[in-house]
Amino acid sequence: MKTILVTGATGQIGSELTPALRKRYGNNSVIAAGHRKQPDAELTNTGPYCRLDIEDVAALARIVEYYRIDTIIHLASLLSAVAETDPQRAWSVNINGLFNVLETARKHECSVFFPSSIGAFGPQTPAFDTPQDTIQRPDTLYGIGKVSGELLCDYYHKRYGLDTRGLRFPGLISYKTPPGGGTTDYAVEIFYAAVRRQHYTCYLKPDTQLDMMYMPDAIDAILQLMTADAERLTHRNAFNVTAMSFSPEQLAAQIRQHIPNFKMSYKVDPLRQAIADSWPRHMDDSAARQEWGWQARYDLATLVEDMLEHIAE
Ligand code: AKB
Repeated sequence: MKTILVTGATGQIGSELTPALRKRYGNNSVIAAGHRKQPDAELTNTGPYCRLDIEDVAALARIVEYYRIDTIIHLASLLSAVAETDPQRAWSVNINGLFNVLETARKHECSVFFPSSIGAFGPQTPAFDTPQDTIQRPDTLYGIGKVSGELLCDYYHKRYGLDTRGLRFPGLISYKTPPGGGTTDYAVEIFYAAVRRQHYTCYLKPDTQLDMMYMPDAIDAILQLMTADAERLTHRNAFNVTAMSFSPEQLAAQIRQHIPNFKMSYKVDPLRQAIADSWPRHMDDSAARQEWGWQARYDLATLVEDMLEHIAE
């Protein structure tokens, strides 16, 4: 990776990955792109920022040519719950957007990172110790997009020799930029509510267990995978990665270790509950461990401590 384009740079992952990449590869070697006219000053003050609609392939190609990009970290996408409310737009952004990236990468010989998700699995997938290679029959548009994306990336690798790599992310928890429109967003909202009001109303049932990860681990995972020796990779798109697995009631109990008066109530949102119920409870990420040395640093206790400390600030 020498000159990197990050699409979706203003989003939850992009707003933390871009500074991490700039620190490692140099400010002017990392081009941030997003749909916002006025992104956070941190993005625009530390390096180049381009406004980009990922559905506009000509604009994407212009940026890749102008900056002589060799790696595209493609993060622009709609999350699961918002995708279900507008499936047509979700298809266009998530699938046509990825197709634009792969075609541009093919023409300009770029490597590509694509974030898949636990959403790439469905109700028939084994829910516990979900294997790396298993049944993928998601019943959400978001999930269909993720499976299609994994297959497309593998196809471009096999057919055109493109270096495509991806991760199946669990719910990501961070304090810098909110996720916006996901099924796992409760695991971020709860921290703000706990600090501000000592009360949170959760839209998932108390025992809905899902895989989760703290953002510093997600950033490390992307950097590690993208710099891993290609010879060692049997899988490419996309690796299961997880750091912990918990339910809303378990997260609330851990927050109570720091804020004893914290109260949780529940008002289930049928859309997001149905999505969560179709996802695995805990993935097996041994392929990522074996092929490129994946290991998470944060567990539930250290995640909660760090989140509360930063949000209190
Ligand atoms: C979402 O909830 O949509 C995402 C995901 C797990 O892919 N956080």
